[in-house]
Amino acid sequence: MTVYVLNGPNLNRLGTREPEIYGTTTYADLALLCEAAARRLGLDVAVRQTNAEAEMLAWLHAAADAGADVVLNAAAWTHTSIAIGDACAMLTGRLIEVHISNVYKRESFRHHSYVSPHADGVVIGCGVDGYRLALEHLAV
Ligand code: CA2
Repeated sequence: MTVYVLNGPNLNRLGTREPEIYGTTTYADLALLCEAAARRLGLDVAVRQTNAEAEMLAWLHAAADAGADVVLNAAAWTHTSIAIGDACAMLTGRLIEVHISNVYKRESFRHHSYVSPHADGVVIGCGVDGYRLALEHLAV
């Protein structure tokens, strides 16, 4: 079964600015990193990024219908979107929430997550390595 690694708004800009917060890895590198980790772990992954909330909702609905596990970095929608939270509640497989930065060291508006109440696990502040950690967890 495919594990969906879903990334929200602006993450396609990774590695282009704010390296002190997000590091220097580009989104293309991040996708390769996830695919390499998945290959090593014997997982099939679909790594995707969108700046369109409707597209993210459609991917979450498809994951729910398939019973698939999801690694989700919903980026800013994490803190703002009841719709993303509701779609996470529909998931039937496991959900691991990932954030590259430690959101709790940052502005208070980043301290609330609409995703976390529906997540089986949360990886925060481990940089892009958090995606590998999430996939390792799902592989056992
Ligand atoms: O730390 C994370 O992974 C975040 O989900 C990233 C989001 C932010 O809104 C969350 O609070 C925490 C932002 C993604 C934007 O990524 C950028 C990439 C390059 C340059 C600037 C932003």
